[in-house]
Formats: sequence, C-alpha cells, structure tokens
Amino acid sequence: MAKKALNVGLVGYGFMGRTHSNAFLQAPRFFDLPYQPVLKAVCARNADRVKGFAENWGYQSIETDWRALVQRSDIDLIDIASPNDTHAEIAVAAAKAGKMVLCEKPLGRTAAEGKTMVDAVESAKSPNMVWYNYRRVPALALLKDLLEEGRFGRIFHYRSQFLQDWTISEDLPQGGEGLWRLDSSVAGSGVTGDLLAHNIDMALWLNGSLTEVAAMTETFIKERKHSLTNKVEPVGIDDASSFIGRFQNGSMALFEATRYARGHKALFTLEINGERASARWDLHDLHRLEFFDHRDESRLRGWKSIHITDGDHPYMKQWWVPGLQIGYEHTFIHQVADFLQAVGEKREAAPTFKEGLAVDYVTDAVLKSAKTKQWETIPLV
Ligand code: 4PW
Repeated sequence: MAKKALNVGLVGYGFMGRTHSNAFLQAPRFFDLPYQPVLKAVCARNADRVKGFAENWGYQSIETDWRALVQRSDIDLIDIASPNDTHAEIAVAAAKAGKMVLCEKPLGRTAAEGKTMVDAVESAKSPNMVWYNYRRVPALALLKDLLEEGRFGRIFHYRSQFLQDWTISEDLPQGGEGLWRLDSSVAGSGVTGDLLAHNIDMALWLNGSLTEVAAMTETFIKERKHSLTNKVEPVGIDDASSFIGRFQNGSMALFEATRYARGHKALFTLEINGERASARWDLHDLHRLEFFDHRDESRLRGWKSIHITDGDHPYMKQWWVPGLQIGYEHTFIHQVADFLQAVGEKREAAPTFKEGLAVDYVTDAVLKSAKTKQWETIPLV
C-alpha cells in the first residue's frame, strides 16, 4: 500500500541539518513507517549555499526566509535545525500555521522561551518533538527498559559528564557561522544549554525529575573577537558547568560539562547506582552497556560488558546482523522512525516540547544557582 507523503520543510543547513536530512531519507528504508517523508524544501539565508545543500540532499525547493516556508501549504512539518535564537519564533509561527514541529535542542534559550513554544504546539495540537537524539542510542534504550523492569531497586546515585576541548584556544572568535555556540545572545548559554542539556534530558528520562540544584560555572576566556563585528567583546557563555542536585526519587545527582577538557572530543558518560544493580555507558563506545547485577551468583558476580548489536536489543533488528555496530547518525534515524510511528498512532512522540521545557527549567536553575551561589528549586512541568 502506498504510504502517505509527509512533506518536510527544514530550516538550517549546518551539522544538524545534515543529521536530520539523512534521518528523513534513511528511516523509511529501514523501518516500516506509516508515512514517507518527502524533502520538500530547505531554508537558510544564503541562497547559493542553500541551493548546494538542496542539491546534495535532494530537497525539491529552497527558501531564504523561514516565514515564507512556514506559510507554504505544501509543507506538513517544519524541522528547526537553525541556531538557538531562532527556535522560539519559528516554532510558534509553525504551530500557528498548523504544521507539525520538530526542534533542535535546547528547546528555548531560556525556559520562558521554551514555555511559549509548548503553549503554541499545545494550543494548535501540533505533533512535536525535540531532537534529544541520545535517547535513541540502543544501549540507552536498553538501560531504560532495565530500569523500568525494576532491576535496580532504589536508586542512590546518578552521575553524568559531557567533555569536549574545542574552545580552548583564545584565538577562536565568537559568533558567526559555525561559532554561534560561543555567542551567548544566540546560544542562550554555553555548555549548560549545549552539552549539559543532553545529560539532563537523559537523566530526567531515565531517573525522573530533578528537584533542586547547586551549581558552579566558569568562563575561562573572558573576551574574544566577534566574527560579525570584528571587535573584541566580552564572552557571555559558560565554558564549564557543574552541579550537584537531588532527584525526586531521593537519589543524588552529580553532573559536569566543559569544553576545556583537553583530549576529550565528545565524551558523554553516565552511571547509575541502585540498590541491586549499577550501569554505566560512554558515547565513545556507544554500542556497549556495562551492567552489574548484585543478584548474580556471588562466585560469578562482576561487571558485564554487553555488546548491543543483537536483534533482541532495541532498534537493532532493523539493522545488520548480530555483532555489527551502528553509530551516531542512527540515533536521528531512530528518532524520525519513532516520531512517524507515533504520528500514525495519534500519540505523542518523546521527547515532546514539554519534556524539552523540563530540561530548560533545569538549565535555567543551574545558571541561576551559579550566579546566586544558592540552591535553586526546579519547577515541575
Ligand atoms: O548537541 C551537541 C552539539 O551542540 C552534540 O550532541 C555534541 O556536542 C556534538 O556537537 C555538540
């Protein structure tokens, strides 16, 4: 039976525009989905470059103004993969125009922005989702299943890090293409919104709500040349951010993100310790889940290193044969597959904008606590 076409309008053609485009193309080839995504249009300001992007990925048309894209009657879904300062305005307009809306993380630069986006998709009843892609790593989907099966018992600790080193040079300018993550007016924050947001989304999904945090941030390089003004300007982003906190389930939180950990490129790690079991995971070895079960026979008790490539593991049946790995780009493919499945079944696709807002509340509290040097309470969404 012919599948229903779902016309995609993408905003932004950077790194994330590529991961999303690849996912829209691949998802229906590997998963049996109720919709066939059609790459209808891509939008960005630079006409020549957006044309090149469209040709490379097979988009049928281009736009240079997102407002025109949002108003097109042949677009069903607006996918926002442009810098953070554009998310709220585009998402609100897209929802008002009756489109489905997907948005890159973090949802808003602040929770206040995120809230306007949640209100817009909820009042328009627009299917929506935030691209917290790491939820779709098969090893972490398996960890979620193990937690839901109650194998860990009471949870005591959850700790997570995201370490990079790409901004250490003081010669690196802020702002402009490829470097907007260093400009606080565009990004909203530094590593708190860019990296720690991933750790937080994962933690909220796996271990439930965070209720309070005490945080510390640092900006190691306080002035940088701005690519757009060519002037040396104060740096507004946090280069490193760490916090301790408390989850609603009584467990303790320990989180850290930085772009100043020399030698680390994208070391996202997490560990959870429960009364009966512990697990740990590391993005550099993303197909492996380490699991310790205290209920194992004592003579054989120890950390298991589970290679997540079997047909019994989440998502893996759709891929190759047991033993063969998949990678980073597959997390986006899984997310498209889950979204289209959910739309077909008329249910929400996680993480919804509301879940994205829950992350924004935590990142706001982290940044506030770093300023006030006080514990900050996190509103529940
Ligand atoms: O969202 C994050 C990005 O902004 C990513 O998951 C990793 O860190 C890769 O690039 C940055």
